[in-house]
Amino acid sequence: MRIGIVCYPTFGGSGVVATELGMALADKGHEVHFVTYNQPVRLDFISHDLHFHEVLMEEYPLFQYQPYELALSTKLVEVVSKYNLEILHVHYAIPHAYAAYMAKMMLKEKGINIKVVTTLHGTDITLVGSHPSYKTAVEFSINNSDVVTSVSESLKQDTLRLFKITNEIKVVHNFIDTEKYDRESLNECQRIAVAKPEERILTHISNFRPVKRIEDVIKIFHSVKKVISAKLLMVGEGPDKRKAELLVKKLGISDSVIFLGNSHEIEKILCYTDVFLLPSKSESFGLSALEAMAANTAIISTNTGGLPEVNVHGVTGYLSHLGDVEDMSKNTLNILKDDLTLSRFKINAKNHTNKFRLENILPIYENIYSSVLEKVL
Ligand code: GMT
Repeated sequence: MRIGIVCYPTFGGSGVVATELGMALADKGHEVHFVTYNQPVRLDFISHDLHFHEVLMEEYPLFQYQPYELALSTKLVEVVSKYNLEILHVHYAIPHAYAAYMAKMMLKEKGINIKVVTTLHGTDITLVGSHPSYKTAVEFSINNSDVVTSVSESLKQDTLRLFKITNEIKVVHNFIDTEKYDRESLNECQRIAVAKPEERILTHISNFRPVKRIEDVIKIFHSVKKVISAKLLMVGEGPDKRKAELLVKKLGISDSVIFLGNSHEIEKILCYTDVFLLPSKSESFGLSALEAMAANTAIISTNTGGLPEVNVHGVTGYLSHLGDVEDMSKNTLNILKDDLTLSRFKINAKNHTNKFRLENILPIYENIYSSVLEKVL
């Protein structure tokens, strides 16, 4: 099939899912075209046969805000017409589903019938999408997509609660290329570079936005550090980083906390991680937790949103109420109390990722595309 993928090209989970999906589809012989304002960070042209089309913006002094939807829908009309695309799969409703709908209408005038698949990722519904400034347009574009998917059951329920939805929403969980994590752990796991042999390694990876509650990450680590010898790796960049750095200083744990910035090689960081911390205020799925689990890491998270669909309480890690730092610290120590317990959690976490294997989820998307095109695979 000939598929256009629209996403944010940044380090966020929706962009990662879209990019990994596009690369996997290309590996299976589909023609895949990415349309976005920058080359997606995880896009690997060297080993995949893919196309990338940059959405260019025209600066004009009158514009306080650049009309990105206009440029995107214009680019989509151009790319769909030129490459005879059959499907536009847009990730993150704002503004992608709206721009795709506009492109669909413009293409209809040219006699081209493009099908639009919209995947809802989380904050496009729970934080931003339901804001009064966007709600009407988001609701309209969800209801006017040919197919709508959400990355968890929890996000589906949030969407039905927050909007008047007339369209069906299919739940397609996020996926993971488990082999990528196996390979990396076997070949290049250099634990000694970050911690002493007796130290446990805790890691947090995110965009450091308020929703991630990274001060809770620091507080959990601080409590754990009082009992056992450990290091904390903070991976990512974002608005709350400064606050976290100040808290680390105030608590006197600067020697044990390493801020690594954004990384293209999270497999190499996760391969030596013992416990992954994700105390988010809301998380539609928690792709970073799934990636950590694929790298044999136990998870300490809140029980918000779709996290219970990924992290199984008492099996792959523990779930706690939002802000309950004491409970999360206690659970972390319970996992780390002895090697046998830690290894049991790690094995369980890895085993649970089988449910989300790329080879199981990819055919679900292919079936969605073929049924909307009424094609037999
Ligand atoms: O978590 C973020 O702030 C980034 C955001 C995104 O759109 O890139 O992540 C959302 O989509 C991911 C991929 O489907 C999910 O794993 C994250 O849970 C979700 N984030 C939130 O719901 C806060």
